[in-house]
Amino acid sequence: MAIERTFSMIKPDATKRNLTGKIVDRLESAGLRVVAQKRIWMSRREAEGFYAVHKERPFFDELCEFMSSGPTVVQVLEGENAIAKNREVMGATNPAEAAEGTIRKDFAESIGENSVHGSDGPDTAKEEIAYFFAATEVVG
Ligand code: DAT
Ligand code: MG
Repeated sequence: MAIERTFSMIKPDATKRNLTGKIVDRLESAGLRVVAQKRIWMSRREAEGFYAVHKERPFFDELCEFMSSGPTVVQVLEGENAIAKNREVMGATNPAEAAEGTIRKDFAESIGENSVHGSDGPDTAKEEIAYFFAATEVVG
């Protein structure tokens, strides 16, 4: 299995409820290592750029409004199979469908306000890391 890097974000619903540490603990306990991390507050334009792939979806406006409504924690995670492992620890997009013990099952408020983001493949991981971090900010 290959050592991979993936992009992860703790969303405004979770930072608001002071869940940053609890979520990072879930990720670290699953064997993922935080190799870059910062707390930011995205502008509406930054949120639109980040989620550009969803711009034709009916929930796009609501999503960008939410993602720019408060602070987020953006991070790069490293580990064996990091992309799939992060998605597994996160759980399904809709918390009502997320497996027991996943972050979204335990913390998410709704399908829109679902506490965490994780890249869905190697290409998006690379793009999303570069959207927020300079190469010198990722320290393995
Ligand atoms: P994921 O975040 O699991 O990769 P996605 O890429 O399909 O899910 O969608 C991105 C985000 O958009 C998701 O985390 C929350 C929001 N979203 C998705 N489907 C939605 C829906 N039906 N209603 C409201 N928001 C939705
Ligand atoms: Mg996605």
